[in-house]
Amino acid sequence: MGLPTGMKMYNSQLSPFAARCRVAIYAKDLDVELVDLADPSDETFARIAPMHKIPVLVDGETVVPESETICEYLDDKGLGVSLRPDDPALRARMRVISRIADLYVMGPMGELFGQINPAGRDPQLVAREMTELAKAMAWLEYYVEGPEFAVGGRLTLADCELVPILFFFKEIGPMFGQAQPFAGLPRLETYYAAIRKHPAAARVLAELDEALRRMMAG
Ligand SMILES: N[C@@H](CCC(=O)N[C@@H](CS)C(=O)NCC(=O)O)C(=O)O
Repeated sequence: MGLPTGMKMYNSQLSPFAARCRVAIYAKDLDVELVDLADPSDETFARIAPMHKIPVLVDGETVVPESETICEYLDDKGLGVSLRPDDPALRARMRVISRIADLYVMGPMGELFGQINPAGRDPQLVAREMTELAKAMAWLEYYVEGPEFAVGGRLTLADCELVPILFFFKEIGPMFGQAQPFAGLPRLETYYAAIRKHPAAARVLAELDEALRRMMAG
């Protein structure tokens, strides 16, 4: 049983954005009710979430959308361990990693996710998005410090962001003919091998794995 918060989060086990928040919630050992929502166009949800996107955190009267904002909100509330470095330079680096991930990785990854089923796959789209993804992953390779954590030698919001991304990166590559997704990304590969052992990361990775297998099984 974690620290009581009275909060709930609209969740989807397979969403990388919700998974990012769950890494933070588990690392902070918070008791946040997770409400799984298969359909974000659901009427009740739409009333509090005009963007129709998961995750959304509800803390009494306060409703917070957007995974990065949710993670920052939990940290701003001072709940559990701090997930931001104190040093401004490290904090900037943490945010750069999150920005690269959100702005340049999630787009191509989402497009590729939509192409998992070989039936009706668009090879040109796949080639274009794989190129974009490779470019953004090389930027992460540059900014991630490693070996165990993304920045500053302890778990931060950058790790919360990277854990689901690296899970999907590793899974998606082979689906599109890239048997060794981490080729040319040695720092990310070493980092992922280490961070996946962190208890909060391990728990979310197991959840993602189960949700992905369930989706693939149809
Ligand atoms: N920038 C948002 C992205 C959230 C997002 O795209 N969530 C997806 C699930 S992975 C969703 O709810 N999609 C439904 C929709 O766009 O209608 C965040 O960081 O939370």
